[in-house]
Amino acid sequence: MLRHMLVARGIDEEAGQLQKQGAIDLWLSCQGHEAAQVGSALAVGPAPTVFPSYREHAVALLRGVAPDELVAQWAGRTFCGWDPRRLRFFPYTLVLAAQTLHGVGYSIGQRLQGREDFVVVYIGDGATSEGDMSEAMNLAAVEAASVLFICQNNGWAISKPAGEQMHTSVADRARGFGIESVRITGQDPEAVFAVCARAAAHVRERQAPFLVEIQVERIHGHSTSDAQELYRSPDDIERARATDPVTAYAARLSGLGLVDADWFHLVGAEIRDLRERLIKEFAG
Ligand SMILES: Cc1ncc(C[n+]2csc(CCOP(=O)(O)OP(=O)(O)O)c2C)c(N)n1
Ligand SMILES: [Mg+2]
Repeated sequence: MLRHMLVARGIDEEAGQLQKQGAIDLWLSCQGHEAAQVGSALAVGPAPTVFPSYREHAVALLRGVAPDELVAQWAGRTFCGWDPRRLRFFPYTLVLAAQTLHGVGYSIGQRLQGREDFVVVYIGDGATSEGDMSEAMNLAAVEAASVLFICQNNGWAISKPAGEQMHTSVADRARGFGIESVRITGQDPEAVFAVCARAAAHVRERQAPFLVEIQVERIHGHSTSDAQELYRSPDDIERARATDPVTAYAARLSGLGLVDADWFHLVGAEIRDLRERLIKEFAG
């Protein structure tokens, strides 16, 4: 898990740098989301079809999307960049919450065709305000669609705080539609893994939807075109940096003696190589 988190962090950092150099047009950082994304993606495994939003970079890499394929869309080179059917990882969806209905529809279609693996839909907190999400949750509940909704709640929809968007949690709202749910924090990948593994078992065994709301602290702003200092307090940004899941997990595993300097050296070399390949491809 730590290796996947470090790789995602390295790719994210490099893409951010490339954007600053003008080599790609835009980047939406997933820094701070790594435990939520790696924990959930490993818990559901490779079989389910994933309908992402637009910043599930750690999930994409785990599914086998190559770093250059991941970045190509943000350089305006392609509409997607990878083969969604082969990887069972659908294109990033920038029209907020559209992927929720795509995912529920896909799940119902799979069942009609006698194929019964489940679907995972990733969504942000702000996107849950879209009507599509309400329709998707209701349809998933009444059709008993095998869909696991994973909401990464960073408390912001660009500059709009979650408190101005909803007076309840996303998890509570799911229950109102008849979908079982749980709300957790997203700093510890092992805890996320355990909860998502139980949620996946629920979807598989009961053939019913489930929603996991994961509270994350995002380190950077919404995108490279966004100045978060204009709306987030210095304390809020500092808290996100201080609770960085990658640093915390690396420190924990080091403290337990499960990883050592040699391991970090090896993984560091692997990440440097991936970053260099990105530089060559987009800024070379
Ligand atoms: C239908 C639609 N309305 C508005 C936008 C503009 N927009 C892009 S991202 C965003 C905020 C989404 O916030 P959230 O769902 O919490 O995801 P986050 O970016 O925080 O991960 C908005 C309003 C859009 N892409 N699509
Ligand atoms: Mg958000």
